[in-house]
Order: sequence, then C-alpha cells, then structure tokens
Amino acid sequence: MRILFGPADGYLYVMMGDGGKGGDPYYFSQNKKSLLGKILRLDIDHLPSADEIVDLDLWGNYSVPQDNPYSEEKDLQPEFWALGLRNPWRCSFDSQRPLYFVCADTGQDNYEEVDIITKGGNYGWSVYEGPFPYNPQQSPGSTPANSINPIFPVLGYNHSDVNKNEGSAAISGGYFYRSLTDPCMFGRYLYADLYGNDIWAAAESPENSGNFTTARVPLTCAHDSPTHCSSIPGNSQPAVGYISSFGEDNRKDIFILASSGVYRVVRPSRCNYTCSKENAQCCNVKIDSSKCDSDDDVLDVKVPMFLCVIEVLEVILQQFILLLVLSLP
Ligand SMILES: [Ca+2]
Repeated sequence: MRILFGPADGYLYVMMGDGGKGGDPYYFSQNKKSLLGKILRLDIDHLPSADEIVDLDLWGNYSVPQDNPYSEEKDLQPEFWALGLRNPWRCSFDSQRPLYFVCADTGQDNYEEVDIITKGGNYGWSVYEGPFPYNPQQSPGSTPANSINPIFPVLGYNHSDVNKNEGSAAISGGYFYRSLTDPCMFGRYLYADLYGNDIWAAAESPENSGNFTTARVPLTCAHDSPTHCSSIPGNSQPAVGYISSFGEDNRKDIFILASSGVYRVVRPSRCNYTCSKENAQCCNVKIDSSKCDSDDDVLDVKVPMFLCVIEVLEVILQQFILLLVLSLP
C-alpha cells in the first residue's frame, strides 16, 4: 500500500493491492464492495463523527469527497477513485501537471504495466493482465470480460524482456523527471524493473496523449560520487542491485532506492556525458523550464540516453542507522 496527497485537490490517495495469492483468486480487484485492488480517494480534513462512521459504513476516520466517481452509486464503494489494479507499486503525480496521475501496476505471470489513472477508470485486473486476457481459475464472482470497459496500459513490458537470472520481473514506478539538473531528461517518465538493474525513460508525444515511446537508459556512476558506487568487474554500470522505488525532492531531483543504496540523478557532465542543454541558459540560476521543454532532443528517445547518478547513501549505512535506533534504550 502506498499513500499520496493529490497536489491539486489535497485529498489522500490510497493504493491498495488485490490482497494476494496468485491471480486474485477471490476477484477482489473487480469486486464492487471490496477496497482491495483499488485506488481510494479520501478527505481527511473533514472528519466524520463516530455516528457518521457507522451510518455511512466507512472503514475509518475520513469522509468521502463529493466528486468521487461512485459517491452516489449504491453498487460501488464511494471511496473508489479507480479499480482493477493488481499491485500498484509506486504512483506519482506529475509535478508539472498536477492532475496527471501515473501508476505502475505489478503484473502476475507475464506483463508489467504503467497506467494513467483517471477518475472512475477500470484497469482490468484480473480479467486482463496488461492488454492481454488473463485466465484465472473459475470461481464465484468472476467478471465476464464483456462486462467491463478496461483502460489498457500506456507502457509495459513482458517478463521475458527482463527475465535474466532472477526468474521474474516486477515493475517499480517512478516519476516524470522535472528537474533541470539533467535537462536532457526533462519531461521523461522514469521507471525500472526490480531485477533489471537499469531504468527506462519514456517520452510522451504529443503531451497529454498517453502515447509514449520508451528506451532503456544505462546508469553510470559519477566519478566524484560522494559514496563509492559498487561495481561488477568488467561492467561499466554500477551494481545497484534491486531497484525498488524512486523519490522526488522539493527541487524535483530524482532519487533511486536500490538494494545497494540510494542514488540521485545528477548533471550529465559529472559522467562526462554531453547534454547540450546542460550549460544553456535554462539551467543556470534562473530556472525557466519552458526553455528546456522544447520538443527537439527532449522527446527524441532515439538519441542514446544515459542517467548519471551518484550514490548518496549506502545500504550498509542505512542498516547501521537502523541498528543504532534499535539498540537505543
Ligand atoms: Ca491493468
């Protein structure tokens, strides 16, 4: 489960997995009464009384925004914002388009996906895995494919695309890169596979179309990284390990949370990459993103792209801090 506050409406968005066991055997994701496999939208600024919680059949201390898609519908729970998710693993709002809500949804057997989440949208699971029909074992409560109108992913990949030695794949959703630290990456949606050891950058063209082109972006560790990036002999890429999540700070810089540590995307020149925009006017003191948002090389994913990163926190340090905290009296 992950929670987020909507930057435009201030409501709390709660991402719920389908409750587990392979293939959603109880069909929670399409169940109109279960909160599992849904994205919920809650108002926690206006709290109900204890009586109202009982009367309205709420699950906790929140109220339901009146403009939730099913707030007036008896069949569906009023908390729903979207349904038919399997395991939304990292969702984010585009900081430049605060209504643009993107979720990566972890697949079951074959396909990992990225969805643009819209009000009331049904993302198909477990009738579909990505754009493909999924055939769960029949059980009471199954949803016929022709009874739903699924929204298919805007990005995705087959497990076989990343399945190397680990035997599986699991997507880790990220962010639209809106920092000017790497102006050549500006506007791209970054995401990763847990096992993949590298990251994809997807460019949307035209904007707001949901039409993405994606490419892998190899990682390189800057020579002046404050923490020495671990590496595999004979491989120029840092050995980041499992990439489980991303973060964004107030400057819109992007962090990568991996099993080997925490990394930050930095200026390309720190890895000796050339990004013609890095020294342009847009990247100096006065930030004017419009100058970085032209559609020449920003949206051209055919240009080989790289991510220059530094390691800012080693896992051994995280563990050390955790040990210290745990050993305090
Ligand atoms: Ca789906």
